[in-house]
Amino acid sequence: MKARILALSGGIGGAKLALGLYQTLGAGELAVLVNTADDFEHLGLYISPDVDTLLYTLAGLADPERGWGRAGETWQFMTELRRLSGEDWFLLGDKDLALHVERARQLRAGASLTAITGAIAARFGIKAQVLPMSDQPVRTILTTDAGVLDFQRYFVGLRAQPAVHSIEYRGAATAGANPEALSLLADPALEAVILCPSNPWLSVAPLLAMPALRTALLACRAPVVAVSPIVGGAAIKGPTAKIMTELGLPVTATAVARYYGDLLDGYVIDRADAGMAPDFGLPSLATATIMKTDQDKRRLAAEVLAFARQLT
Ligand code: FO1
Repeated sequence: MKARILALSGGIGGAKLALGLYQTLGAGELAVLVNTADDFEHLGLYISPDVDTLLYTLAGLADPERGWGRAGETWQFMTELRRLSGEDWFLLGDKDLALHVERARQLRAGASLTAITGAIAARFGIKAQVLPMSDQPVRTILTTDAGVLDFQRYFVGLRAQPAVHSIEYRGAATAGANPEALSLLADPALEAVILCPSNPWLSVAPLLAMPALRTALLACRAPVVAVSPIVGGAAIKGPTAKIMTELGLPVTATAVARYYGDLLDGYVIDRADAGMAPDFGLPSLATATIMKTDQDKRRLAAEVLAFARQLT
């Protein structure tokens, strides 16, 4: 079955809504196109944090507190790595490690990230498509107070503390966007595209920086609806608000809508920001957007779907 809903997502924040959509829609109806610009090679392995967050979340295997990695994880590998004075700034749990080792083996054997991810999703029993945004490398590189940094060095190594001056999505201009996502966007049966409440500048921008994907989003007949990651002048999680300030932007749902610009056909904001609705210049829905429980995720997903369908 071809998916009817395409969600664009980064890691933890986006995965929450993706899970709500997954649990609300029928088997095979959801495809999630995931940021891979946070990917990196580490300890000889290929780490794809946002893809893995989606896989673990949809499979019900994610750690509920951290949002990344596996529930019930053990850390013997890290303990032994530290004993050897190995690089220990990026945590790889024992269960998680198996995925990285197996993926690195398959990549070396010539398989694509898309094929590997699809096979893992099937092994995990996931009845949705989890699509890496590209099979070619795109990397988020930040120019900061602490110099030019790879994403994970900035985000995990330095806990997103250096001030960000500019962000580059290296490779995006020439990377081929996931063909399955492009085919869905061209399909008249597609009902909606949902931009999940991920960090627009760190997690969604790398996807939009791929020209073929941006063009396909603009051309697609289905409504494109974003869910704001900003609630009442603050980010729900992570460094979104900090980065907006550093980039000279007001920390508002309106600034996010302006950033997405003409890509959007509709915008979902929190009730706390309902007063801003006239600023967007497009249809909007104000509702409770903070997702604490799985029920919150399903309720928001159902509201976003109903709103999008009404825009068709
Ligand atoms: N985030 C951290 O804050 N510290 C870590 O040590 C860490 C390890 C890690 C390992 C595998 C994985 O899939 C994700 C991991 N993350 C970790 C999360 C990840 O770096 C970020 O949340 C995303 O890249 C941002 O979307």
